[in-house]
Amino acid sequence: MSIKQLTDKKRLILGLGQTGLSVARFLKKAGQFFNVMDTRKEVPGIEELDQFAAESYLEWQPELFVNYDELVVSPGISINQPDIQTAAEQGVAIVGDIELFAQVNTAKVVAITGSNGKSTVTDLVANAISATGFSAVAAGNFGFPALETLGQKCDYVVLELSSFQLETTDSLNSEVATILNISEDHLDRYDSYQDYINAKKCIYLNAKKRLFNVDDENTFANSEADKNVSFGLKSSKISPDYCLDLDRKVLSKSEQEILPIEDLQLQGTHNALNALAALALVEQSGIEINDKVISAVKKYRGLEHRCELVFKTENVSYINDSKATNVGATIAALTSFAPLFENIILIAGGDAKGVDLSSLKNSLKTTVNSVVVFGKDANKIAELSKEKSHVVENMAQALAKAKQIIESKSLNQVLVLLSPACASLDQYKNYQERGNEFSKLARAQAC
Ligand code: UMA
Ligand code: ADP
Repeated sequence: MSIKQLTDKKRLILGLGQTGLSVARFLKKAGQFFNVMDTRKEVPGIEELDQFAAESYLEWQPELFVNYDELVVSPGISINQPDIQTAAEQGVAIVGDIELFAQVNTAKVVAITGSNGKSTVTDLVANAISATGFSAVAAGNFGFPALETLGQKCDYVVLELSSFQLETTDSLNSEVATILNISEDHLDRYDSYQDYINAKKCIYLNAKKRLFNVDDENTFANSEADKNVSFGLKSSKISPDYCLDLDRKVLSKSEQEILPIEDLQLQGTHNALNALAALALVEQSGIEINDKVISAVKKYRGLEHRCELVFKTENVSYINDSKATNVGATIAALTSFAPLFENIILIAGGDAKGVDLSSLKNSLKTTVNSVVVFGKDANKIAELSKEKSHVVENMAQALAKAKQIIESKSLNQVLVLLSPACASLDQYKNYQERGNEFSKLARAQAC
């Protein structure tokens, strides 16, 4: 892929995780000067960096920030921290990896954010575009840094973007951008919920088309109406362009059926909305919704750790939804599964990231038999439903407790659902490690 020339600057990369390392590789290749700093004792990317730019690494020294033209800040570091703000006040530019990508990228971009469903929609859009013969790659918060796509041949880069990435990005040009939905998340990094919403809205800057969710006014793009396109439920107050009709059980556009819901492998209303958003994004990026696109959407089975069936016996199903790291995702899982099982035992807990969990209360009341919680904010969840809750120390105890509940209450048609409503980082390396532990223990218990 051809790339545009990057402006010469003296840059300091803050953070040497996946993002920082991708920025270092990119700047090295572009022949640009850079240094790297990281606050961690064990710096994740240091061995790789040593292979191509060992001399660039410096101890964390905030007093040196002002010596650079630009700080390239990793998403895991808050740009609001005083040292970064002081540098900004003294004229140092603050950017992230997506901004650098935007400055040199020549491929078409589909940009996706939201509190939930980003990865699923990103992957599905990349799959559907690829099915038409164009090359497409899923990148960004998805786990493959955007700058790594520059070495690949691709017509489309489908970018999953977090609020952290968006707040350091000004010049991303996209064919179409969407905010899928917004619910409370990451409030340990924002002064207010509105600040989190504002960060998400940066995705609409320079987008040729903006796809918003009619059921969620926080996703609305309020200006330049001719650029706006909508998706959502047929029953909404505003009639959406792309529509999920739960009465006729179809996805449609302008009353024209695209496909029946029952043809989707993805389960649940939230996933039907994800499929609809993906179809809209494909079309708005300039590709017609033809048989190849529809077939790719129908075949799509979803990603690991999102409402994933791990094991099933005659009486008990185990579902791993470890990626449910906020309340919105857990409510979506409970709403989807409640009609399908007589009894749900929910395993939840971890780090709630400063969010008020009380919106989970009603779902616990109406959909679950029992809740088993562990981790940093376990008690906050237990408080929401004292009579149904059991506080334990870890995943092994949680599954043992679930088994004991099933046996002692002689429950039938049971779902043991890991859908934590919290991040995993208080006890695990990441949500994958948490989900893998659940799956391993569930299989062992069920056999
Ligand atoms: N950290 C330090 N000191 C540093 C740098 C980082 O303590 O100097 C900590 C951060 O606080 C964080 C962790 O290290 O807890 C990782 O931060 P990072 O910026 O090095 O992260 P990367 O490895 O570059 O991964 C990031 C995204 N991570 C975050 O935004 C926290 C990954 O999204 C993303 O896949 C990757 O870039 C590639 O683009 C993960 C994520 O959890 C999946 N994202 C959040 C989410 O989806 O909710 C936003
Ligand atoms: P993200 O990348 O935004 O975290 P994922 O596709 O990885 O989104 O899904 C994360 C969690 O959110 C999973 O638990 C999944 O079941 C749930 N989820 C997916 N789509 C939606 C949606 N549209 N609304 C609510 N929850 C959703």
